[in-house]
Amino acid sequence: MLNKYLSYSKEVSEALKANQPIVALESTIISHGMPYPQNVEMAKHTESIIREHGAVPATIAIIDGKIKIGLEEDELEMLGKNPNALKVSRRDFAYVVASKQVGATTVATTMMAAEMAGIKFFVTGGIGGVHRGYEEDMDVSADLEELAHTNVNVICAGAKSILDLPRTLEYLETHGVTVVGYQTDELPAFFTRESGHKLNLRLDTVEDIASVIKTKDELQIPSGVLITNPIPEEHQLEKDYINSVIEQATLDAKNQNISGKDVTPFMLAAIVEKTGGKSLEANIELVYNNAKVGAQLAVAHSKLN
Ligand code: PSU
Ligand code: MN
Repeated sequence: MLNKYLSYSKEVSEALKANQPIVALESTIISHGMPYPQNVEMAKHTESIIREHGAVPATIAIIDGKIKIGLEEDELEMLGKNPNALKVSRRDFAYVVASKQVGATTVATTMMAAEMAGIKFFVTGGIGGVHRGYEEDMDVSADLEELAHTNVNVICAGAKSILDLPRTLEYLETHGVTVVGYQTDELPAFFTRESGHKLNLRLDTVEDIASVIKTKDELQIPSGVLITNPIPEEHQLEKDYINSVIEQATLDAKNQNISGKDVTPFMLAAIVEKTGGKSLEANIELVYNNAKVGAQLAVAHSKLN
């Protein structure tokens, strides 16, 4: 039944048959996370980094009633400039497939699709989390819940300080998600390497992370591991500067009554505008860095089996 909804690119279908390491990529970062044409360039180059490091990329989206596992270049391009592409979270998944609309998958739904396809690793920029002002609006990203019960391992650069980082960590702890700091003691804050929030677990090699993942699977613990990988030193933004930009963007969102699924895309676009594109450059560089580590991890994991 499931198979009739899944459609694989040639590259991914061959990789699955040959049991090669595969790394999933999300598409909301393309449609709602970055402007065109940088978004499409970023998506293509991320895929090539994954190939350079010995794995096969599988960008995921919903097109014409199918869950696409691996996109062709024209599909990437279409998604990158289609203003009608929907941001699809878990609650929207079945509807967007059934109505044959164009859907970009978030962290949550990319994890779902990757699991359906048997892919264990997924690279992105940043995950959603507990939003600031949680006490009032209870805005918690569905990404966190997905990490708790879907067995796909996610490589990211932490979470932006548009989120309430300590509460995000508490939430992940409550729901049993292993959060790894890759070569760091602290949760990275996306644009900056440090957040001031200490993590429970630091691992310095992809081999060590792969071994934890293998053991978790053998113990049949069905949740994702979140691997947090700091932005490279030379690309990070100055902490006080970016935090003040984020503060302003948060106020803008509040004043303009932005709510629900529009909050994160609104904030991302506002930050790009206020930084004159500096945040976009940093965002792209951290995705490339995650692609490298994600591919290395998928390769290391494949050698364990
Ligand atoms: N953070 C980013 N860039 C993004 C997103 C988050 O820096 O593109 C996207 C991801 O797809 C993530 C989603 O899964 O936003 C979270 O949205 P929400 O906060 O509405 O759950
Ligand atoms: Mn939300």
